[in-house]
Amino acid sequence: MQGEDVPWMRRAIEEGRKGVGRTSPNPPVGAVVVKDGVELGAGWHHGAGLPHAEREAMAAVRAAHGDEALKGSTVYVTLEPCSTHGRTPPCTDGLIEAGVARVVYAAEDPNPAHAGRADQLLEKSGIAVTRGVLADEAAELIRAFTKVQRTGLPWVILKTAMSLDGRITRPPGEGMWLTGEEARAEVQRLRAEVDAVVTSGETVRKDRPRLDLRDPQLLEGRLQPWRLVLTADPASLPMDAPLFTDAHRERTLIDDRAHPEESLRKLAHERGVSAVLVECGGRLAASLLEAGLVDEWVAFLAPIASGGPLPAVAGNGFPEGLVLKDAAFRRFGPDVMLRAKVMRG
Ligand code: AOF
Ligand code: ZN
Repeated sequence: MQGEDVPWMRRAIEEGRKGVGRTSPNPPVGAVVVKDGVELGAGWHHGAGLPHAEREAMAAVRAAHGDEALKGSTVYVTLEPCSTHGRTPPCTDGLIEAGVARVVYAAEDPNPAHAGRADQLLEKSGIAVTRGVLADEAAELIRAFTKVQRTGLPWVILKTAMSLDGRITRPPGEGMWLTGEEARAEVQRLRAEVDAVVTSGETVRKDRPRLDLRDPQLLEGRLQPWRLVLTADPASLPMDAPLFTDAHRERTLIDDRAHPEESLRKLAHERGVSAVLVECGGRLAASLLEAGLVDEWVAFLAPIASGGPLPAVAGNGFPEGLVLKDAAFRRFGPDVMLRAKVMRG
């Protein structure tokens, strides 16, 4: 590893982040091409079926500096370059044809079709390979992709918004929003990180939520997230609610509340979903936690004493044995957000 590898890989990860929420079923990936300590070009994977990050970065270099510039360069990429034909040709071939001198990558590809093959293919062609630079940060970037590859289930983020007494309603007569505008803008950004929003029939009946992206900037280059309603009683859903009548109603799905794991597995398998955001009431939240299906918890805490009857996590609350990891806190106006990974202790 060379001294300057870490800052260049950080730059590649920054590129890769632009793809979060847009690339499924592929992972978000970023790449930077460097020669003589200068960045010649950068790129990121924009979506399944489109060129991979390495090819985007090399295309940027060709457009700005011509083919020759790639010869002898170093390519930093956040994921091990792919080595077999998928929707696109293998990146190992592209790197070899371009005549790059060195490839530095961060995370191994959890996709068994590619894992562990790139080093040998590149080295055989005289390209030096360094792996594992900022591997943990790069693994974090592709955590949803990795979960689907390993388990067939999407990465599940549970969002709750609650009063200081852990309730999900305001005092009677005070309107429906617990959290302020700033926190709700963050929820829009959370929806932009995922491929689907999951809710319950109860929430659809009570709140008639839209569960979509409203900011054209967040929507640019991607589709509205799928919306999945989990319910035991489809006949009781209000079919005049926004989920079933708005412009993207064809992206609303209904599934059986009794088998949430199967519903999530189907979302990944049939719709190519890697990450979901769950926005629901306390009962579905409790059953997903109980079933061990939640990977990350985002809790907004509003400075309100609700006194209402509905808790954010119903039943027995958080099941015993869950541990929170990597907790981060942020303020949004008057509200506080806690975001943490949920682990089995
Ligand atoms: C890379 N760079 O930017 C991405 C990679 O069907 P394809 O051809 O798009 O291949 C998808 C697989 O390629 C995906 O499952 C993952 O293993 C890898 N993604 N690889 O070298 C990239 N997005
Ligand atoms: Zn590739």
